[in-house]
Amino acid sequence: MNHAKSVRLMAEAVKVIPGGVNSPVRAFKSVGAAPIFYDHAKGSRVWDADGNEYIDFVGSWGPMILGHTPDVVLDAVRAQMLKGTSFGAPTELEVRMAETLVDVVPSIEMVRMVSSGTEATMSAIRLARGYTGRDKFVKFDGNYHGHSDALLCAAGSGLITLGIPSTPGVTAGAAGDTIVLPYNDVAAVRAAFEEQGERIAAIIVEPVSGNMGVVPPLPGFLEGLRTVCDEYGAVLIFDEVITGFRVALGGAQERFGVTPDLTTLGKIIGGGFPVGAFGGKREIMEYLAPVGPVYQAGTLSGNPVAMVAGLALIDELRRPGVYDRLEATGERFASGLLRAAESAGIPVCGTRVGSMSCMFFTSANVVDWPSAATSDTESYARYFRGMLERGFTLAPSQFEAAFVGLAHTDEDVDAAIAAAAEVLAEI
Ligand code: KE4
Repeated sequence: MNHAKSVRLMAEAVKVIPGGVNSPVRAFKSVGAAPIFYDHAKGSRVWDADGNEYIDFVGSWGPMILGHTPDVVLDAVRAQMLKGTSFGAPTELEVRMAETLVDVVPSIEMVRMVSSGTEATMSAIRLARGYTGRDKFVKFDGNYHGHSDALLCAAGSGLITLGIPSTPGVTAGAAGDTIVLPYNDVAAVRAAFEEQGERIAAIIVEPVSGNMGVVPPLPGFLEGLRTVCDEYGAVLIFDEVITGFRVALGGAQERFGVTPDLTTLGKIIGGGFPVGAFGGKREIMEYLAPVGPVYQAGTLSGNPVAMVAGLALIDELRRPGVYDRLEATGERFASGLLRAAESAGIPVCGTRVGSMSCMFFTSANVVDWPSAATSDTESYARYFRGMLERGFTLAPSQFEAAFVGLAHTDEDVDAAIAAAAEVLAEI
C-alpha cells in the first residue's frame, strides 16, 4: 500500500501537534507503523488520505456500532444543523435524550449530559464524594476512565500502550485518595473496605474491561462489588463509556444483571459527535448543582447536534434482533481469528463480550492486568501491520478492543479471518 500522503501529513502534523496526534494512541507508537490519516468512511469501510480502503474494526473506538456515516444519523444531523448547532440553553432534545437513557439503562433515574467520557467519570467521582462526604475511591489496575487526574493511576488504554506508569503533572494530592486494586479480585476489594471502608466514597469499574484488551468480569465479581458497596454505603459506579449500548441495549448492567448506583456513558450515545453522560439514582443525582451543592458544568453539554445524532442511532439499536445480530457477528469474527491463530500454532487467549473482542498474544488465561501484560506486544504489532497492509484496521495496541457493528457483513468478517490466517502464518 502507498502511504505517501499520510507520511507527509504526519511530517506536517508533528510540527504543530504534540506527536502529530490529538490522542496518543493514534500515533501507532506500540505497533511500529507510521500512523495512517483517515479521509472518509462509509459503513464498515474507511479510506485513508492515500485512497487506500480498509474494513474497519476500530469504529472510532466504539461509537460506530451502526457503521460509519449511517444515513439515519446524517439526515438527523443535517436537519438539526440548519436549526442551530449550539445554544448554551436547554432544548427539547436534551429532555428526549434523558428520557431515553432513563428508559433504557436500568440504573438511570436522572442523567446529566457532558462532552466526553473523561468529563462523565470525573464528574461521577466528584458527585459520589459530595454525596457520601468521603474522599477515597477504588479503581482497578488496567481500567481506564479518561484522563482526569485522580483516575490516571494504573490506568489502561494509552498509558499501558505507551508504558506510562504514572503521569507527571498528577500530584500526590490529586491521586492520594485513589485506591488501585486488582481487577476481578473481590477479596482484595473486601480487604480494602475492611481497612478503610468508612472513608471510601465509591468504586468505579469497567464492568467489562476494554482498556487492557477485553477482560470480562469473572462470575461473582460485579455482584461482589455491589454487595461490598451496600455493606459500606459506598457508591458503585459502572463506567459504561465502552459497554453502554455495546454489549446490550442497557449495557453491561443489563447483560450481567448487576445494577450500579451511577453509570457513565459516552461514545455510542453521541453517534460520532462529542458526548458523555453520567446518571443514576435520583437521590444521588439531585446533589448536583443547581439543585444540590456539587458543582459541574459544560458549555457544550447536551449539544443539540450530538443529541440528534445519538437519538437517531439509539432508535436503530432499539429495533428487534439488533443485539442478536451483533452477538452473531462478534462470535463469527472472534472465533474465526482464534481458529486462524490455532492453525498457525500461535498461542493466544481470546476474549469476547458481544461485539467487542480481543486476541491476546499469550498462552496465559487473561483475567486481569498482570495476566494481560504477559502478551507478546511485538507479535501483536506484526499482526497489526500485516492486517493493515491487507486492508483491515485493528486497534493500534494489544491493550484495546476490536469492535464489529451492524455494517459488517459475513463477507467482511470472513475476509478478515482469511487475511489473519495469512498474517499469523508468517509471524
Ligand atoms: P473520552 O474522554 O476519551 O471520551 O472517554 C474516556 C473513557 C472513559 N471510560 C472508558 C471505559 C473509556 O474507554 C474511555 C476512552 N476510551 C479510549 C479507548 N480505549 C479512547 C481512545 C483514545 O483515548 O483516543
